[in-house]
Amino acid sequence: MSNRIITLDEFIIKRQNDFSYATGELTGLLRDIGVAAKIVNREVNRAGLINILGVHGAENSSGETVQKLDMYANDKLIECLSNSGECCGIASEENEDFVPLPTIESKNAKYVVLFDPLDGSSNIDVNVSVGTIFSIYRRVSSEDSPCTLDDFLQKGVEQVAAGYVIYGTSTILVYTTGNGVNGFTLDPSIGEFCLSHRNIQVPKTGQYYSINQGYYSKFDLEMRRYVDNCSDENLRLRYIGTMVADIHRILFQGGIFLYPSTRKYPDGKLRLLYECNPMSFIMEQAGGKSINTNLQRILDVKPTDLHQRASIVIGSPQMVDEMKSFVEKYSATTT
Ligand code: AHM
Ligand code: MG
Repeated sequence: MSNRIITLDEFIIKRQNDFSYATGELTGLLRDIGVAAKIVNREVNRAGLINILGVHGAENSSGETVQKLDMYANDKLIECLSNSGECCGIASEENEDFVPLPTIESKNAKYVVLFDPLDGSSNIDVNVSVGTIFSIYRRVSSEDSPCTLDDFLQKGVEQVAAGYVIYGTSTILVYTTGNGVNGFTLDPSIGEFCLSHRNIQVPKTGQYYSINQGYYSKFDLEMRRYVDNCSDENLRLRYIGTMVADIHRILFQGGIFLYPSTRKYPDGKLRLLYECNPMSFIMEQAGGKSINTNLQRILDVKPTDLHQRASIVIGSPQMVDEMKSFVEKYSATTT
């Protein structure tokens, strides 16, 4: 096997023919996202220093206002996605409404991009991994008019690409266009994402479960029994509090991640469009499964609202199946 470095840009171009619509437009979009990821990575790495120079919202020593990092990431993504003219609009966890992007003359922008610019933002100030999640759809509205809400409210199965970036001990970008999942590690010395994890497959089962067990008493009865069962089976609990990081571990080492309904969040806390759908697409493409606590496949849920929340159970296929059987069996015995 050759040790030749394959950069993200090179890989995207080589794989262009894998896309259902091999016109190079999606290629341009993925590259825009790669550029945004590098810029956000630089700022995330400097976050500690920025805190020394001035708190968010305050002025730094040069008299410039220090922007909150999640807003910074949001702005950079929008800016970079406006570059290639392939994206007609974005929706972000940080924006109340979707944002139509200006068109570039002679280009018909066919895609919309949805993202969570900085997932796990409560972890930034303590130097713990955060991430960026993105999801790409082909618009359903006419190409010669501005994008509409319907372009964004598509089922997860309609995604043409999805990915995430984890800003961890190293920075890794993982994405799928529906033909498997590949991972690229940022080499800071050359400023390029380089192919490091080819055709990622989630282990069929694993030793880890990941859930905010602090909410145990706020879970439904069957979820409490399921969590008891994980403990009885001596599974190891890991919970970072950044969805990207928790699922990244599971993707490579196997396990199950759950964010169920709680009393505070009766429909779950995580966002269907910005978090659950893209991570579910990636997990399924890696051979895993993803359902909600009503045991419905996440990617089949028809969204009705941009900021809709969803409960989620995602990870190794056997573990998701076991969780499903457990809940079905438990519900049957208690009714
Ligand atoms: P954020 O996008 O505002 O950072 O919130 C989402 C995060 C997820 O990354 C993580 O899984 C979850 O919130 C943690 O929530 P909790 O602290 O309730 O366990
Ligand atoms: Mg998030």
